[in-house]
Amino acid sequence: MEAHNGLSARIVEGAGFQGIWASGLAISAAMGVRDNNEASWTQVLDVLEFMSDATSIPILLDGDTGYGNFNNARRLVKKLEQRQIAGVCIEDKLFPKTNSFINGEAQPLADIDEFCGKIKAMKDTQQDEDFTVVARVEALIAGWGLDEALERAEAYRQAGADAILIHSKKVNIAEIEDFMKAWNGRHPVIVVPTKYYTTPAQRFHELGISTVIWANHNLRASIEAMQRITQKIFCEKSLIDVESRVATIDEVFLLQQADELQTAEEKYLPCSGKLTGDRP
Ligand code: SPV
Ligand code: MG
Repeated sequence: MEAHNGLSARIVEGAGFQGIWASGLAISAAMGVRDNNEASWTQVLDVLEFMSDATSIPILLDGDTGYGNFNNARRLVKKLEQRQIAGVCIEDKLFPKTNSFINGEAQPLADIDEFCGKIKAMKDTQQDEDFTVVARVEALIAGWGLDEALERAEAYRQAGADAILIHSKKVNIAEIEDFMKAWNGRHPVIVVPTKYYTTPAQRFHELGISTVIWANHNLRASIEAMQRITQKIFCEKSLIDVESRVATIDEVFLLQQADELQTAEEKYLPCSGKLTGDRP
């Protein structure tokens, strides 16, 4: 499930999800910039650090193209491991990338050998054997067809990717079904059903898909909620009809784990009475 900052990451964990998708679209949108690598990779790392500190479940970073060539990508792995990020997904496009749903056909794909070198460099760099590198195939998005998608997925599997993310912008699951049938269970597959959202989860199970990413729904939920409340307060210049429609302040404190600080203060701070009492 998507998260884009410490708060949303904590909400995802609280709901019971087993993993977090640190979405490039959502993180950049939350910063008020486009999904075109306008936020620098170290700015993304800073956000991830808050997400990692706030949670204990695995975080998979949407690492775009790896922010450069193999050298940038392997340095990314080193920095992610230092922040206890569980894995990273890289996509076979060119830096600076554009979101797959914006004019996908016009976007050039990476050279297969160059992308395989990037995957190998990342796998060679990881220190933790559980760190995961996911290779995202954009051939269907770019309109290059099923054969190209299969060739790329197989090359990335052989290069050492731990899973393949096959992306589609079709409103039905047909091309994902075709891919899964031809792929025939060779390696774990991840999907992102943002556009084919009407597909029941059971169908993903039947096709043998390992992981489903709900990629941007916390971002979109928050946009809708913020626009509604901001507009209401602007129009009414009053909070009378607003209070019951927003989270309570106590809920904010709960998500910040304010109670932990109170307990720690009792343990570590000298009580003020004792301080003054000790003085002659
Ligand atoms: C993201 O969440 O940033 C993704 C998925 O990469 S998508 O927006 O569908 O390309
Ligand atoms: Mg992305």
